[in-house]
Amino acid sequence: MAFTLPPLGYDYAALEPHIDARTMEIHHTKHHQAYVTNLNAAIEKAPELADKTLEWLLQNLSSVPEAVRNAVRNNGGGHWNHSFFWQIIGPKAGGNPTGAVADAIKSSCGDFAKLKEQVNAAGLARFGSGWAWVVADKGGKLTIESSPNQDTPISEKKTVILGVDVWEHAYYLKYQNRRADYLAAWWNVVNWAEVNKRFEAR
Ligand code: MN3
Repeated sequence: MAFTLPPLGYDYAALEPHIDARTMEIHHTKHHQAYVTNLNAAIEKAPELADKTLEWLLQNLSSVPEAVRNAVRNNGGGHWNHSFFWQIIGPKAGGNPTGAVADAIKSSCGDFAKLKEQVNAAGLARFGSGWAWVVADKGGKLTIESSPNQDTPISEKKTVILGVDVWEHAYYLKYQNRRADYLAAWWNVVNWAEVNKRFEAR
């Protein structure tokens, strides 16, 4: 069963003015689609992987044949990260966190402003391309991380509740080199209901 590009769930223009429609369309139909296409091409070269889930592949990279391991790591990670990303952002979103995750932010980071600072700092410090993440442990403690390229905390069996793509393709058309401006605007599209759902299901 080949992997497929999941629908976005909202219009490309739905995140305007924070993330522009053209960026969303190219990001989804070209970049994410390329990860899916290239992942499927890698799996075709290693048919013994055909029945594996995406999570299994990312959590068992050392069991993936070396000939396709990097392709699975990069494109499988890209597929997982983007599928996640489209869900934790959305229209009519942003504002303050709600639900249990709001309490976890207070106890782990002090307050929401400090969480934002730490995530933005992680995103800004990521040289080149990658992601900034918020992961939750079983006890509800939140940790801010970042990863290069399409590496994903899923490979370490961590529970990700929030993440921001800091590849230039995520912001360059509207923000050019101003990653900090993109990061500041991005909080206006965070879907806290979805983030909270993932926190509660950890
Ligand atoms: Mn991307």
